[in-house]
Amino acid sequence: MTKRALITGVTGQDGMYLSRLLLSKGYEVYGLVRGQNNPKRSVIEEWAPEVKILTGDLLDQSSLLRALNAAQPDEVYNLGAISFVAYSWENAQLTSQVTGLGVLNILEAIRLYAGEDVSKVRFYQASSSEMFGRVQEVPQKETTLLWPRSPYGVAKVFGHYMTINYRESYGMHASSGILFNHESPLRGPEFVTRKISIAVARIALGLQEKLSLGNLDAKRDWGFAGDYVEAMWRMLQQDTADDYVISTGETHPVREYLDIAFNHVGISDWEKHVFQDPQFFRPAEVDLLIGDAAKAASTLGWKPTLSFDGLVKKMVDSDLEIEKAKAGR
Ligand code: GDR
Repeated sequence: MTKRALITGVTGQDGMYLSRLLLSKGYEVYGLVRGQNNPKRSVIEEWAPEVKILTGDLLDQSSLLRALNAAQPDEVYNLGAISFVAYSWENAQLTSQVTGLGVLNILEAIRLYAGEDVSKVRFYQASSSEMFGRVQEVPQKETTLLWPRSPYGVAKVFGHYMTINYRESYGMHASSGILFNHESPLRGPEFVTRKISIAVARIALGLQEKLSLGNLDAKRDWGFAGDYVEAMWRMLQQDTADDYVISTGETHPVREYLDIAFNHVGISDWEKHVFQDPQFFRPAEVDLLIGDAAKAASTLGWKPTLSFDGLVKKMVDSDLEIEKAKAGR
């Protein structure tokens, strides 16, 4: 029987990779898209035309119920959120509602939809390494104390515990992936990796001179989004729902990303192009993230395939192509 999946946040980086993965496995895929005349809708329609688009909003529970009734999913992947950490200080309430309460809305909608047989719909929650925030333990694993350092992180903690709560209270097959940073050529340009890869491509092509950034010493455990959506799917194929850290186990400062990216286009004296601007510093920072994905390796058989170096080069190469095409070269 054909399996059916519903993805919230289908127009984001992970939604796009996951939709192609599920389609390649023969799923019927439904994607929830927000708002009226949303310009991102055409992005997913072009990327994966087989995805069936439904309209709905994580803030509107009846729209979620409608989407569940239309999709009749075996699996629900909740990837929808306000996901830009820096933005969450300026819009803390909205972030809490969408990224936090939105999780409750979809869990409750599934419970209402599924009726007696609540475990018939398997649920994936996109939890985040931002929940670790202030470093309590290195590397961070599933049992590490959560100490979020941003309104976004706090909202993700709410969603994470609510997912666990629905699993324990109702026996829902609800799993959380505690995903560390994951990037790709589809990453939004507001995130530091893509911001750098676009700028490096433009600087290499002589289209731009300078790049303004915030904290270059912040360290992240950066993996490839294409690998990470595979882990999401594997979680929902387990008999028992659980929580898993998904990470590479390596950490790198922003300046190392810069170094590899600029050197890849033949610029070694990159410091002359890069400026630090106070507007890109955050009120509180997560300084060191490094994940221990041993549980995902042993239980899910998951491991990352792309190295940090390979990831940086892949992103720069992709932006070189895009910028060349835009400039008509
Ligand atoms: P992050 O990703 O906050 O870790 O959350 P982001 O790429 O925005 O920041 C990573 C680190 O880079 C530093 N930095 C800058 N960041 C941005 N965006 N712009 C800059 O100019 C800049 N200069 C330095 C930041 O201070 C930070 O330390 C991502 C998101 O995808 C979340 O949704 C997800 O939950 C986590 O990863 C895991």
